[in-house]
Amino acid sequence: MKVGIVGFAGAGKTTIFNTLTGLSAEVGGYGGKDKANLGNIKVPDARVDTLGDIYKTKKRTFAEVSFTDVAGPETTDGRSATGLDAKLVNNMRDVEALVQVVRGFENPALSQPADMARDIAAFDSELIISDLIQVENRLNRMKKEQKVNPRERELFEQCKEALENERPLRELEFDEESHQLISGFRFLSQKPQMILLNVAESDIAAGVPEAVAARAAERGIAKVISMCGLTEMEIAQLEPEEQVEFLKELGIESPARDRFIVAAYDMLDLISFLTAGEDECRAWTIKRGTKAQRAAGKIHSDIERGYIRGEVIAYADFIEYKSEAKCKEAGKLRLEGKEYIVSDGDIIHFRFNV
Ligand SMILES: Nc1nc2c(ncn2[C@@H]2O[C@H](COP(=O)(O)OP(=O)(O)O)[C@@H](O)[C@H]2O)c(=O)[nH]1
Ligand SMILES: [Mg+2]
Repeated sequence: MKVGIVGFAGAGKTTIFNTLTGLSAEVGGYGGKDKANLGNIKVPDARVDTLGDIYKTKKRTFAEVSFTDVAGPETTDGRSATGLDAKLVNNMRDVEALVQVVRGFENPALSQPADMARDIAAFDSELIISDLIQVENRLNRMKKEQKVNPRERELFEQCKEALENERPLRELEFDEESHQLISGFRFLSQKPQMILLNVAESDIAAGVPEAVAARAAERGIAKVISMCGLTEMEIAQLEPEEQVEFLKELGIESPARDRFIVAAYDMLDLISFLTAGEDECRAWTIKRGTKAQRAAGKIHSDIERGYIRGEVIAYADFIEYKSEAKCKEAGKLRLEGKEYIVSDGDIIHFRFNV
């Protein structure tokens, strides 16, 4: 999964990036528009460790989330004064989901006081304008083309109307054909988006203010989480044992990274299936509702192509019986075809033939 950390300059994007990745990229650098920070994290999954213990496997592989910390536009005055720079837009188009870091603390380097609802709306306007320019360009080109797919023209007119009315494309519903027609454009306001409020140290325990949640919901953004980037970054850079102690002291339940991952999986409707054996125990991330054959393709395209069946054991059953053979005896090993919809925690052994 590829996630873009976006938002206005000085909102704390690089600080949050460091918090999530445990890296130490330079913070407070406002000018570095062409430099994006890149980092990966492993998604903690206790099931992989438990399976590894049962199978006595050393090689344990976790799902990964990769982050791009994209430098942001510098206006936070609620108007679109500068627009998004082309390089920045390209970096944003590349990711599967956007996480907008919103400033909730007073930053002495910026003239504007913090106003989270204002910044959420202003950033959305930036995304909308960038998409509108692309839509208009496409419509202009259509005018010059001999043969135009009427469906496509209608679709782009519909997008244009929405964007002109300040509505992000994530609010529109597209059928499969429409989706195909526009997916190549990688519109920014269509990407799944989450909001991460970067709040002042004094507001750590305050949670998400209602007005901010309402403004986000208005914009079709369902997921809003809050954390204090500065504090969490310092904690993330400590040794693991010290981290636990600090979090407890501050009354924070789990590290920012873990809270972030739960929210991101939820936003993108992701689940994990597992593969287990003596050589490797591993978690694989898929979208909820994915069929077995497609899920197999995550591991290798040959397994998808030559799919015969999946031998599936639910994680809870495996933990109860502790071995494949015992599960089989108890009738807990199922044979599933291509169309089977994979569940979270399914332990699957794929049979294939190419
Ligand atoms: N007080 C406070 N300052 C923060 C917080 N997060 C970031 N900062 C400071 O805000 C400035 C900008 O942060 P940075 O991560 O570089 O923002 P970016 O421009 O969005 O990447 C730096 O001086 C940070 O130390 C926070 O949660 N609280
Ligand atoms: Mg930065």
